Amino acid sequence: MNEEVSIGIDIGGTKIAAGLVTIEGAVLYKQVVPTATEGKEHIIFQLQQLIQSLLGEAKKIGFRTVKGIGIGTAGQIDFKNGIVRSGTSNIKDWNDIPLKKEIQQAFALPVWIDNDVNVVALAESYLGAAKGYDNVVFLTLGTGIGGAVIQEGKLLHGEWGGAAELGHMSVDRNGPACNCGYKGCLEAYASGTGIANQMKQYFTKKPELYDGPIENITARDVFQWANEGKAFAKSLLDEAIDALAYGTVNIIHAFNPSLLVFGGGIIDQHSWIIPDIQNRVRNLGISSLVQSVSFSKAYFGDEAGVIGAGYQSFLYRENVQKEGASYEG
Ligand code: BMX
Ligand code: ZN
Repeated sequence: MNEEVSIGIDIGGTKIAAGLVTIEGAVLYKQVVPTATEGKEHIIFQLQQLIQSLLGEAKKIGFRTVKGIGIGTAGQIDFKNGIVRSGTSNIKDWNDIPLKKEIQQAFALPVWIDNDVNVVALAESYLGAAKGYDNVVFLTLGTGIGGAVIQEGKLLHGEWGGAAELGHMSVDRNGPACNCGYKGCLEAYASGTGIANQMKQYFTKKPELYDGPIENITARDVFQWANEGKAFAKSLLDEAIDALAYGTVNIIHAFNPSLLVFGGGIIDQHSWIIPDIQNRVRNLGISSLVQSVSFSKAYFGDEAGVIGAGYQSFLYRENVQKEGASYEG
């Protein structure tokens, strides 16, 4: 066997997944570790270990060429220069890291780095739910809420790569404080951390309703309680989905997409959220815009990040050869 393979790494607020990805989008081998909570040096060390181990695995299963290393990470990523410029507190200390340079120097392979949901958009556009669509918006509901925009067939990066932080679109300027420093962000209402925080605050105000340790409450608990018919959890999720509906209308007004793709851990487990948002959106906003949008679940589920990250090596290979300068390895 002498096919090409790429290393794809997806760095999220809770876990880092790394795999060997083919040009068809198959993940041949994957490793997952919890994202280090001690700071950037620890995460970089985790990345080096994962890459080392994947290179060994690629050799073992007979792949002659490892084309490159593609990274998709939560945070505001300088796509042109391969730098993590900043991140919310979902990942401790995740700022000012010349990640591309560090990894390239360590492994002498081409390295690509982009926001985690931007690379989900690549996977889904080239190989998955958004294939054939030119104007698409992606939202992932996980530890945080991430966004990506494909506009007229191109991934929207903005000036340096920080565009489409759609989780930090405010739907209420008097709303709950967000990890990013802003107020009323979608992420503060409807991400895993947002849902858990809302629930914690509720019980802190009404301690008679909960006798367990409030600090240990997770979004999973809230979904479970709602499932059991507990009114406080049902109304909290109703708020979250309403916030998502308003946010979605804002997105539709801004980008006029023909397709919205929802992914991330929360959607994987509770895909009923998608038609629920869709039904609410139908009755909101500018009708010509909202009526013409389709809603879909991400095709690749929780592997979309690894596949999209790895896919960068195949997608940008031409540019590396043409421009030369973007690969200094
Ligand atoms: C946060 C933000 C985004 C990211 C999104 C989804 C940071 C560290 N993260 O809004 O850049 O795309 O979360 O990330 O700034 P995840 O952790 O849920 O995968
Ligand atoms: Zn925010």
